[in-house]
Amino acid sequence: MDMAKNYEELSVDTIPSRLGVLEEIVTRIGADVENWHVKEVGDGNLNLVFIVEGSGGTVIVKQALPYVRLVGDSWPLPLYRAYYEHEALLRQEERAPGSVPEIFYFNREQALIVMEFLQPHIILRGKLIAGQRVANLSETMGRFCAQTAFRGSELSMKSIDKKADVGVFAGNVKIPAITEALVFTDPYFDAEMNQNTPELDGFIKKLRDNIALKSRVQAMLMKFASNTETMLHGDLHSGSIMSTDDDSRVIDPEFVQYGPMGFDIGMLTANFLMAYFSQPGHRDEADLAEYQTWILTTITEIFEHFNAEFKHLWKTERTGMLYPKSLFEDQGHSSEAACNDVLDHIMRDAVSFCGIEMHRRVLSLAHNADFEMIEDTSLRASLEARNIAMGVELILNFETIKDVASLTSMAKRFNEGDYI
Ligand code: SR1
Ligand code: MG
Repeated sequence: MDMAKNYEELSVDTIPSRLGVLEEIVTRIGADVENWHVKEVGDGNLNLVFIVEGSGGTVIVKQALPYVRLVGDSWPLPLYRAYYEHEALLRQEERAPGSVPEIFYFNREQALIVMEFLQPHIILRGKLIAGQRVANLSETMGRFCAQTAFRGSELSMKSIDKKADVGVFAGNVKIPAITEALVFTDPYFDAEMNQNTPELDGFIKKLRDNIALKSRVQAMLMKFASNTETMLHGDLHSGSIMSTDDDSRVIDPEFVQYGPMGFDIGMLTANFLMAYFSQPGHRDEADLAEYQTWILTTITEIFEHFNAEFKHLWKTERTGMLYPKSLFEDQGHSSEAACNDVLDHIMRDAVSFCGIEMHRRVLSLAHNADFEMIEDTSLRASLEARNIAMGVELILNFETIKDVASLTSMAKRFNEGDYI
């Protein structure tokens, strides 16, 4: 049910009077409401985001809009997504402590979350475009993906709790539909809202004629839509991470749903690969190779941290109904091979989801700035083509990528290629 009846959109002018009466907020930023400074900073596709600064502190105010901001009110979108985002943030904090902003206040009717102002964090995508390195990024993200994947699954949770939670998030119906269309379907035909760099037209036509590719992507959509292995962030790209030089936090889980364990880490990897392929559009030869190497090292280390953390949780927190100790250790049988099988399965799915995300960000709606900021469209198209070509290989030949080393060497190979 959507709680839109008394919903009122916030604005820079109305925030002091509307939020200044709330104890939870006043204690965070000060009661001298007339001195509050409010700025709208939302640059995402969906929501309003304000920084509200007072004499006693600063908070972020995020409010869902009843339509897709990127497109306008011709595309309505339920406000209830803020409820699911809030629920997801609570679980992520529990499962991966310290990884998300602290929440100070939530109002379901107003689709409003007031949370910690992360400072001096900025959106990771901006840092990747600017060629900045972030220390500890791979550890934070590898552990976040492993902890949320493991602790949100029936490897760890009691089956009744996990199944009830699947029921809770099943109410977020319209949000997965966006991913189902924009990520898995629209890129592979001439859908109405699609956009692409014009120089790619011929290349894209051939891609859309690839029946094996479409079929394989639809198989992954079936998995995404039907498989409830764990609670996903659901939209884990470099715009959903805020970083300083050495600290990173995950934001924006409004696309939360239960789904396959390889989805989040696959999407994340795709966004690092797009950062990698787009680098020639952002820097000179002098820094290029070194920075691209740093991105690939980051991908490698994310998987290393993911695997290490997952194995650690397997040993120490395997309390769910899946692969129970009663069946392995209690019988004097090792479960190590079983754990490696699960990790292989996650890797295979991650590789396919990665290829699909690499496609949708250049073929469908909602492109990313990594490529979009490259003004020379012929250069942009040649870099996007490398990204698309590698995506095809990942989707069709996912079984040949057994480890992250194969993934990064494949990226180096496609980075040398000329595909248009
Ligand atoms: C219409 S929403 C487009 C995209 O923005 C969000 O950040 C998700 O990535 C979604 O696919
Ligand atoms: Mg988002």
